[in-house]
Amino acid sequence: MNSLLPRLDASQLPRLQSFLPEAPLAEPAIGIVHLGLGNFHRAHQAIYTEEAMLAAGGDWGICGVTVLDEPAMQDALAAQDNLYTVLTSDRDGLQARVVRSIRRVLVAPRQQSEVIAQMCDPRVRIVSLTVTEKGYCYDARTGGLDFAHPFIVHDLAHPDQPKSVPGYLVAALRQRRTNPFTVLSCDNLAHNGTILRKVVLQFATALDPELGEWIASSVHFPSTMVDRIVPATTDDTRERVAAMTGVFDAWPVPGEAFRQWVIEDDFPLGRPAWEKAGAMLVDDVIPYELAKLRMLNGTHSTMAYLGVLAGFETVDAAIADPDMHRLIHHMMTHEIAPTLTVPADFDRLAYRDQLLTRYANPNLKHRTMQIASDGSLKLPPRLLGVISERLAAGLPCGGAILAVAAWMRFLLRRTDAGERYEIADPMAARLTALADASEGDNARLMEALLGVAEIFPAALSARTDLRQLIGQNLELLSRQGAREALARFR
Ligand code: CS2
Repeated sequence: MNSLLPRLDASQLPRLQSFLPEAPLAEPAIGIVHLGLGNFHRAHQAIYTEEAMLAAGGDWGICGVTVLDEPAMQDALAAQDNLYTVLTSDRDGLQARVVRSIRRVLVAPRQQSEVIAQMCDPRVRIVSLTVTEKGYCYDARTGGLDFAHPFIVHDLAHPDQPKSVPGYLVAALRQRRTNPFTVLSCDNLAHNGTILRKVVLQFATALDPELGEWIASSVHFPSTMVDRIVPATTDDTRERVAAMTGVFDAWPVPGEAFRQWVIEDDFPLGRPAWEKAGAMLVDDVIPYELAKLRMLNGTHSTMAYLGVLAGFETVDAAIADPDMHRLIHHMMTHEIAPTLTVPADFDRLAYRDQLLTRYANPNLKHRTMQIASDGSLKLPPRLLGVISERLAAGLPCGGAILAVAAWMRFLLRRTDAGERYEIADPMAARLTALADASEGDNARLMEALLGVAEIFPAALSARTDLRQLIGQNLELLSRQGAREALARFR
């Protein structure tokens, strides 16, 4: 079917009017460089920015940068004049929309000097990021930059040929001493702006203390909370988009209809009128960040580890299981929500109910294995904070602890039905070696993993109540399997 259809590009726009919002977009100059051009950015900030430009104008075209050495996105978008389709869904059905805010695409490892030059263009007022937790080169043990990270070691020796994200930001900022851009982290980290500021300052100071001081006093790093469930693209996404629009898009983005963006309003050089696209501009995003990380991402990771073991391949399949639903509902209501301090108009239980509905979306097919990636970096902000706070207050949090035990078992790389799989995690080699060395002994498995100081703070891993519960859960998971552990959860 697809080979008979025309390829999406600018010449097709006249026939795609029903998939475009309102009037044609003027050709905006590039005002934003975005590091981490993946599906999430394309279905989230790129749409908010397009709507802001449609509502209020401004030169806020986006230059999307692929940070990894993966040119496939650039190739696909180059053949489409950087146009692409976002296919959103909720229980009522599907909607397609062509997005036009991305104006240029670069692949950092191949076009390093172009990336830095683009960041130094004085018309660029914001550099935003979705580089995932691992892009920050953050070391949880020190609460700052991981100076032993191979990219950081490299970049401190060759600051003009960076490989790391802090390295790129500093390479551009040191050339741009007047009117520096605002740096906007859009990753799922608590205090994402503060963490990014810290790693950038430490990197810059190690190069040149005076540069570090200048960045500290001149560059702004607002925090944000971003939310939209955006799975990976599949052939099914391509086929549905083609059937709806009549043109072939090689890399459309699937996502849910829901979207949310809460932004700390701290942009000295200005910003797109994102509020016109529904974003909330606030003085303090931390309460929103924590609520989203713990309620959404914490339960996502819970469904991911238990789901992989139990054989639930997607989130909608996992949440359709009554025992899983009961666990997730219980965690949000009794374990997570009580740890949150939220603004008066934020109804935590309504938020919970909305999340349960979003998880049940049958069109997304969001794979539990995808969410299960990078657990070493996801566990601390999503689940361990809740566990630490609850246990320290003498309060139960058995669901979150079951999730941690499931992650430990997940590292053994075999589902309860005996199927083998590999894991994706920057610490995969070390974690799987520790898991394998336990040779089926749950106590050894737990000891070895609780000893990984990059993940578990010493004060937490030393707790006997935590050890006891993880131990019991590991026994249950290994003897009876994840479905039985879910059924028995009280
Ligand atoms: C997910 C997130 O893959 C994951 O780890 O938990 O990508 C999640 O879908 C988004 O944060 C939703 O906004």
